[in-house]
Amino acid sequence: MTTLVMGVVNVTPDSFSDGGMWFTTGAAVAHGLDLLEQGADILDVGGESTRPGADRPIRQEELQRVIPVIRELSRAGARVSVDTMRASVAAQAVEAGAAIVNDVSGGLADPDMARVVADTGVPFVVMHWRGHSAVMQERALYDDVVVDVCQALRERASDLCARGVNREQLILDPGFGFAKLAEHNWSLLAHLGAMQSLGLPVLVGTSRKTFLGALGVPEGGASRPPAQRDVTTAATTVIAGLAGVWGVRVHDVASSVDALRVVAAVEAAR
Ligand code: PMM
Repeated sequence: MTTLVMGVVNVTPDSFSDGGMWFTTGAAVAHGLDLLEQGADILDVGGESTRPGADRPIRQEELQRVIPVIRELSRAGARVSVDTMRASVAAQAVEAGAAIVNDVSGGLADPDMARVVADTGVPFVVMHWRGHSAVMQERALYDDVVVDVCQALRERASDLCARGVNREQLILDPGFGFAKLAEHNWSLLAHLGAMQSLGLPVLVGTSRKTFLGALGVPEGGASRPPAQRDVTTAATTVIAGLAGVWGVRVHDVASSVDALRVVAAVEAAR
């Protein structure tokens, strides 16, 4: 099975790596179409920045950001996911054409999310989450991050199924950078097989994250800026591809598409 590439379309003024770049409907749609040309299989449209410490937009603002973009990209034939923690935004996004709901809180932030996901029947990305951006980094405490994250996702999956979501709808995501220190992110990347063994598709979202920015920087030195993290992101795509994950969520689609060509060529040569 080939790993899918989910291209990020952030319609936000303040996302950590590309905030403000595609903030109008027109710019976001053009960016999405560009990512499709680069080979994206899915476009992930989000209207709320989840960078550590970010403030949440009000619901109306989030809707105004994402719905017109989702409508236009779906009309253009794209497979679109909506990156939201709000059930009402997810419901309207699906009406506007979204085919996947991607919730970084895995249904925990909004008690109505499970019902919307069950009613719409679309695939649902359940990410490991320990609270909103303002507080999450205080909660980066684990006994064994791989065991703890797998256990938490197993519990999320059972809870969602108990609320009427079909297990076949679920896609799991370890939540790189969300309530995680660098060492936690590396452990999770090193043990993707443990998450795969839960028997559900896995999505990996390492793109341009802080733990990659610290690579090659002397102790105490400034982190590499997000735009200079695409090569290291593509390297993580190779690791994810070799582990056989369902998908990678990335900003720079072209480099991950190329990276997955390397994976496919190596797999074919085995
Ligand atoms: N990361 C961000 C936003 N949404 N969704 C999933 N499923 N997994 C992630 O790791 C994830 C996400 C934060 O990155 P961004 O601000 O660059 O979009």
